[in-house]
Amino acid sequence: MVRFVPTVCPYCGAGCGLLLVARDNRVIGTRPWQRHPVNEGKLCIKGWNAHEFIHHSERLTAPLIKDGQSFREASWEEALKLVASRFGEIKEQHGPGSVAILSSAKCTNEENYVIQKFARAVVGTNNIDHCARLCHAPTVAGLVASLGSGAMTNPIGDLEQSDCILVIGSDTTSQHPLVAREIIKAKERGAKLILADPRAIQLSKQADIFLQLKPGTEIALLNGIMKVILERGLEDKEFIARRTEGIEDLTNTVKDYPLEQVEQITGVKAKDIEEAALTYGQAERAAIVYAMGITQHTTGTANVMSTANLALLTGNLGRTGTGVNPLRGQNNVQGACDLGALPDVLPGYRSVTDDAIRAEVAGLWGVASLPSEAGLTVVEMLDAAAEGKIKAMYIIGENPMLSDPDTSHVKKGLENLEFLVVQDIFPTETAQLAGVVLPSACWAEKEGTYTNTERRVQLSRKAVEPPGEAVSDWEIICRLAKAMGFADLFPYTSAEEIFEELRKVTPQYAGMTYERLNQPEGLVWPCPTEDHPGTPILHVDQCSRGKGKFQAVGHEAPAEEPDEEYPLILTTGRVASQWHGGSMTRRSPTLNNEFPRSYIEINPQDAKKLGVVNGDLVTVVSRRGEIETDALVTDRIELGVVFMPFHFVEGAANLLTNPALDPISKIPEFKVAAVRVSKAS
Ligand SMILES: Nc1nc2c(c(=O)[nH]1)N[C@H]1C(S)=C(S)[C@@H](COP(=O)(O)OP(=O)(O)OC[C@H]3O[C@@H](n4cnc5c(=O)[nH]c(N)nc54)[C@H](O)[C@@H]3O)O[C@H]1N2
Ligand SMILES: Nc1nc2c(c(=O)[nH]1)N[C@H]1C(S)=C(S)[C@@H](COP(=O)(O)OP(=O)(O)OC[C@H]3O[C@@H](n4cnc5c(=O)[nH]c(N)nc54)[C@H](O)[C@@H]3O)O[C@H]1N2
Ligand code: SF4
Ligand SMILES: [Mo]
Repeated sequence: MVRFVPTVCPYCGAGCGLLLVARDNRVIGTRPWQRHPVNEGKLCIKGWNAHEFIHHSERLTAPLIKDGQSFREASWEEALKLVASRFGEIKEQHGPGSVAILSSAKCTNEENYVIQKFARAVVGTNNIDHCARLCHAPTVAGLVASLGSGAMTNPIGDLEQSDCILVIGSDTTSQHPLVAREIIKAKERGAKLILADPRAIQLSKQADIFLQLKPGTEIALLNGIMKVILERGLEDKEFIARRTEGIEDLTNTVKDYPLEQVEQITGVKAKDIEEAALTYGQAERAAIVYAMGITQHTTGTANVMSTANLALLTGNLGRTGTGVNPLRGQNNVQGACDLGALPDVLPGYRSVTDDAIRAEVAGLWGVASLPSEAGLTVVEMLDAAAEGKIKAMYIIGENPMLSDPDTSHVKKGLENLEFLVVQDIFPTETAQLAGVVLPSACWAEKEGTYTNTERRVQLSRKAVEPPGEAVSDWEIICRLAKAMGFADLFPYTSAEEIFEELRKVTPQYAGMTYERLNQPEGLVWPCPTEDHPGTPILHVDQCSRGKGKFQAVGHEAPAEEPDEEYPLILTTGRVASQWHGGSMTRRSPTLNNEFPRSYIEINPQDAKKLGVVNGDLVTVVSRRGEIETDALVTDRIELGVVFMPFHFVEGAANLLTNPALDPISKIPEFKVAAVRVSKAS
């Protein structure tokens, strides 16, 4: 008999409602959920084909133990005994700070909660982080400083009500297609679209104003826009007086950004900047949408604050159709952050350095104390591994060998570990380096909740049994905790039981229950009590921090600029049908066939200078490494800039990228590296 099982799409943070079509123990297709508030009966190409990797023959089906150069299958008992004893020994010898854990934005809220609890209560370390560090860490830092909450301020559906949408550093149609749908609906209603991107991406065709800026020049652009708004008196004086602080700093700072100078820094014509300022400044309801083009810079946090400055200056906050809308990437990166898979905060963004909060959580968990020092972030963990300070790592649902910057350095770090455990659904490039590999159930094979980019918490149901011996991530952690002598702390027999505990320590989720979540809309946090309806729009009467704070920031050049030896700027990103290191999409025939190979976009004038024509094999070299890939000669990309997706292990962009970090959020500068390109010999 065919069943339709309600789940949440396992790819992007739009969080579309997906019905899995299951027959017996197989998922044979997907259907969009008609009554779902985000996708309303639609899906993108990834959603339609999400089932294709579930039953792939390369799924991990049994625990694996490294034996010489290869792996052998082992029982759960043997594998977990080994992991427990090695973690135990290393902790004993070198202290809890010598162990680091990567949690997963692919896992459920319940799983992330259990993983961070394991790190803190069993290992005794705050060395826990996940891919949000490579993604929206600047959003969490920047928007908290400006507004008091690091999350998207408005619902996705609100965008349709905007009169002007500024999309900056987001390839929305490819990366968040069901969010792009709302932008296009707004356009159809007559809204103006301003796009700021170094590439003429698909949205540039719809854009009324296209600002093709040089990578890493967002602050100069936004300061220029704000200077015009102030000069023309388009700021919202009443909003500024009543709801903000620090306007003097901003006014002083933007004075230094005359449009001629902004044009020089950004490469965008002064008249276009002026037109953008007038369009945004005059709109009744203006929204900002941004993603990795803003965050993945050494100035990532300052870039984010700059977007918040623009919204505060024009009073575009706390109303339908306005706001600052960072599009979260992975299906559950919002939830992984909410539930404390971060080195400095417990669930609910409560600081690990706050004695009272630690005591409260320790009391609830029934442990004597919790570690009080903030832990290491993703890139810092791998640096510490290379230096021999981190001795053991437990990597759950992440693939740093393809996703983290400067792959040679990542490899050195991972190979230098005394012990590496990888828990995944596929044998990834990272798993190849592990001592033990543990097989997980994928989203279709387990129950749990996921939180999408608009803070919507949604319940996803189990459609089929996992393959072989694979079990859900939370269950693996519970078994491991038991093997380490901490069974009491992890007594759970279902995801719902975990949810009942997590809502006690996560104020934003306190009013949610599985019963309440059992509806297409889910519930949007903050939802403090069981009779609270949830909070789709943040900062309505006042900002979460009270007054919105202008954080005046100035332009700073990226860590690496082009020079004679490396004359081109490399920026990296994605294509619509592939996902990160490709562990899932490259095993999904329909998706992989859409875009099976690595490539580099080169402007025709640059290509001519290099003697390269479309389709040539080229060598790309940076200070970190060298790769070969196909040239795609296109005027989509601006002069002096080249673009590569990072999905492909053959021609892996991260061999080239710069691991330089934003000092505040510790995100690496994936969007700017200096490279040279030549025809491969
Ligand atoms: N198909 C697909 N969808 C995805 C993902 C995927 O791997 N594949 N990943 C998901 C995840 S985790 C994330 S975080 C999101 C990412 O979603 P996006 O951020 O939209 O994706 P990117 O391709 O990284 O880059 C976004 C845009 O930034 C532009 N850009 C590059 N450099 C700069 C710069 O210096 N300044 C500015 N202003 N723009 C710049 C690029 O040209 C691109 O158009 O997508 C999610 N959705
Ligand atoms: N050059 C460059 N590099 C980048 C970026 C960029 O723009 N440019 N973007 C960065 C960004 S924004 C991000 S978010 C990161 C993403 O970096 P990662 O998170 O490392 O990327 P994924 O390939 O999505 O890794 C998810 C892993 O989880 C596994 N998985 C799926 N479901 C489950 C499950 O239920 N349980 C378990 N245990 N495993 C599961 C998948 O097989 C896969 O191996 O990449 C970053 N790297
Ligand atoms: S937009 Fe995102 S969540 Fe929706 S179907 Fe596509 S990948 Fe899935
Ligand atoms: Mo991301």
